[in-house]
Amino acid sequence: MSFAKKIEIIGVPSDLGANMRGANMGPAALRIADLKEKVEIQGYEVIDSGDLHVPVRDSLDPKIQDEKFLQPLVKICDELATRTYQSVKENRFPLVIGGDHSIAIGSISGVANHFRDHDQSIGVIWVDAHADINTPDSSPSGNIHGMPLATLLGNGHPELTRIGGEGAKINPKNVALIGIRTIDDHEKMQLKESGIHYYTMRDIDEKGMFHIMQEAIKHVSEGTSGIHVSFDIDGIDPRYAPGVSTPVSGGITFREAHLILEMAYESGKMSSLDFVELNPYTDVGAQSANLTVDLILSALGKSIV
Ligand SMILES: [Mn+2]
Repeated sequence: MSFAKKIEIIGVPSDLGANMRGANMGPAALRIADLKEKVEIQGYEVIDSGDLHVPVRDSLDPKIQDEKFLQPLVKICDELATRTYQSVKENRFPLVIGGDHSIAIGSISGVANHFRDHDQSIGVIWVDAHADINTPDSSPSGNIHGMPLATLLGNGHPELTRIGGEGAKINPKNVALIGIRTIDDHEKMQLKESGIHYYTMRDIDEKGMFHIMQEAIKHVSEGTSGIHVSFDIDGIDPRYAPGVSTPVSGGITFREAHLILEMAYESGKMSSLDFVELNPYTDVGAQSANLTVDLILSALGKSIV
């Protein structure tokens, strides 16, 4: 399996893409939950590359706040793209821990850029309660963590779409969005027109997660050389993962979440991974942080037997 690789943990302690604060503490909570040690027990060599520099929200000029932190987010995503690019190039497996979901613009752009150097592309499995496909024009809030998927498809702030090279980083036919259950009105149209494969909670109820993941892996694998999984913790039902910034009930169960990652691992094509939107400030004890670490282990091949 492609998994003789070294795992490189890259922390991105940013909540600048969100209105609700606290996702900036995500990387610290995952480290305290023994992320590195537990991945090592799985038999991997693990390098913790520490956290990217993220400015303190309150230290920033009010004008920057009014612009929804676009400029600092451009810097963060640019740096993260360089880091994930380098990581994959050096035959490591980047495990990016957030941070709100805006950071996926950086992580995926970097990985896609590496594959493009070899005339290859990646597919993306995006787990989320939301579609994250708003654009600056459609978004009611303007918060950038509602826009990363649109940005990666080439529709976003130009300063963000040019990260890791101009234009779209992923082909919509190689994107599977799983777990969605709350979509803004304008966003519904964008979702339908986008050409991505999406699976709502209703679809999961009807078909079951096993069937949906089989289908999703098929779509994201077609013509691609790697799969990036971008896992938003708010995709999971808040009963299991209360520690998020934007909880929405009726979500993915504990077992369904593990199944997604077990099957992503078994595809043998996973190149890179983000876990985002863990918010220790709203967590109940360390419940969601511990669950996130366990999910990461499933993504890295831990099985029941
Ligand atoms: Mn998201």
